[in-house]
Amino acid sequence: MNLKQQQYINGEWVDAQSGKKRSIINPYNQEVIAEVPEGDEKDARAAIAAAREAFDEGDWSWTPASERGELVTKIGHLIERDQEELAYLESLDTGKTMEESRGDMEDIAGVFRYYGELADKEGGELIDAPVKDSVSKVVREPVGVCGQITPWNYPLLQASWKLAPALAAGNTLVMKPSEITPLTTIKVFELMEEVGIPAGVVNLVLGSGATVGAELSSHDDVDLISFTGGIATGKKIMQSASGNVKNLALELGGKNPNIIFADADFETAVDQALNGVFFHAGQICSAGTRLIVDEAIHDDFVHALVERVKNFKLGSGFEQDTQMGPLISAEHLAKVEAYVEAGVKEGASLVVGGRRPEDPELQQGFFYLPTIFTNCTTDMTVVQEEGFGPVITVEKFRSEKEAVTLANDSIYGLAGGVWTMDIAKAERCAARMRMGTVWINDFNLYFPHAPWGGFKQSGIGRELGRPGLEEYTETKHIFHNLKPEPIHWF
Ligand code: TXE
Repeated sequence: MNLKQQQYINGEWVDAQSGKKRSIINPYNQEVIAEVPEGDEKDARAAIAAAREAFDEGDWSWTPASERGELVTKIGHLIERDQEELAYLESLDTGKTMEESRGDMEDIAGVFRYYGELADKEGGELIDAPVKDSVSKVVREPVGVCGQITPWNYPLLQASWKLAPALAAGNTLVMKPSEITPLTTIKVFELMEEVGIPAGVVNLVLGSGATVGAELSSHDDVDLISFTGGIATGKKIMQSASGNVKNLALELGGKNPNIIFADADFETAVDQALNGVFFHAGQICSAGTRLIVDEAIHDDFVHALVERVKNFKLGSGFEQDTQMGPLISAEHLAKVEAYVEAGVKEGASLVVGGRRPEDPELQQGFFYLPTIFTNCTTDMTVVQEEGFGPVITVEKFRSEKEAVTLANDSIYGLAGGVWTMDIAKAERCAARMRMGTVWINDFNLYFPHAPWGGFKQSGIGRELGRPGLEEYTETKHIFHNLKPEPIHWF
């Protein structure tokens, strides 16, 4: 593999200080595909020190935003140049199909291009101050040293949402990818070195959440922590970030409702309901795993879903006809199995799937069959908790009000969908759904220009769009008195 299997700290490629290594496993067949350093708190502290020095003493944050933007755009171009290699690494590491990984790489290049172009467009503003002979201006400055922790489901996509805006805004950073999927992130650090990002500005530490992740979120020299991952980890990070009152950006997933009215375009709604869930075997924070279907079409809709699901082709991400790859790890597979068992115990009706496939060719991989539960109610674990696997729950509704009430009955608020041909009804529902993104007659679409993030316990802050850049800035007001005089108050 043509990849530096090392960490990147202060402009150098290094092993873990402890000398420890971690084997990276292909989830399709459990083969070892790479040996990478297993960094720990010491490596994290070295990287934080490098980022701190680069921010406090270096030129990066003073470099004109247009120059920083050009470098960020160039990273996007190199991602396009190396798209095939990056897609290969991503599929090898996550099991997702090459087609999905190629799509991811196009999106990722687009994220870097978007923030490259936005870098010098947010120059601040002049305020018409209510004070004679004065100048009052508001400027945006980088936050400082950013800790960035990413998950395993979209390793490089999630990294790009954090790297591109942080760099465009003039921050320095330490990134920790998921310990099980670091390959494409390592590759992008090679590309950032190639475009000439100065030493110390971007640092990569590989290792577990309990060591490297915890150090990043608790260290006093880190000014901002941006995390995408599970809700339990997010809560821990929030606590450890309180030590020095860090800026906080959290994306913690969802259990996303998809409301299907009887007047929806039936075929399209069925098709997109499947896309909305089974892409990447359901391991998507915005997967529409909670179907809320009009009683009038419920049985037909479920029947149509089941007929399609039965024919899904599971297999290697490198086979042309594979539609769904494996889950990420043995541990995650066990979690999905337990999740489905809980659904059965709670009384949900299992209509398809609910087990591992029997195909002998799939026995080495962490495969799980696409699964559908009907007769679900809001009190069930499978309706309330994020399963992060290929599992749909179906609930019935009788009125518009009931559909929205069900959709909002959740601790999460990341995303949701509504399918209907009635424009006014669609807009009414979208307005009442308590989520960061609502799709009308679509599901799971996103692009760099629009913000992404959750209401309620789905997180804090927004990535992508202008808000995604603002996360990485502090707002400063500079007031200049052009005619200072004594006030004589005291
Ligand atoms: O994620 P973790 P896990 C959800 C999904 C999944 C569940 C658990 O429901 O089943 O989370 O997945 C790092 N301090 N999502 O356990 O642990 C870790 O090393 C600092 C939703 O794999 O949250 C990795 O880099 N960091 C999600 C990152 O956190 C810590 C995507 C995510 O891992 C840490 C993935 C700690 N104490 C899972 N502990 C989404 N929102 O898209 C772990 N980490």
